[in-house]
Amino acid sequence: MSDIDPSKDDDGDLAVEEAKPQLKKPPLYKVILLNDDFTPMDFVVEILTEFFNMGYEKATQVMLQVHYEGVGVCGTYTKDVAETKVFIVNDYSREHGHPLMCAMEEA
Ligand code: TYC
Repeated sequence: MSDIDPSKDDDGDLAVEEAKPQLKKPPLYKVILLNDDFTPMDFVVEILTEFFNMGYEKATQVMLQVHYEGVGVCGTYTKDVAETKVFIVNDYSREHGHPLMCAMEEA
């Protein structure tokens, strides 16, 4: 039988294993757009291309999803990034006189 004791180090002292760092992934948030009857479709497409880096076709698809189903996802981000996107989009929409609502929810 082996006489190696896994709880002892080379000197025979007690070996202490360092605890692994408990790194949890940060929670993610979906940034969503809500439908309304007044914001022009082109403006929503502009928002999706400018602030969410979508190509024109993808932006149009997402805009139509919101238009027909009431809500659509612009992207998924960490909390800080999602909060900033929501703020910027709502601010930009108000500045342009549109009631478009951008919000976030835990993914
Ligand atoms: N429903 C709007 C219209 O008919 C278009 C629209 C799409 C508005 C998506 C908001 O998040 C939205 N002009």
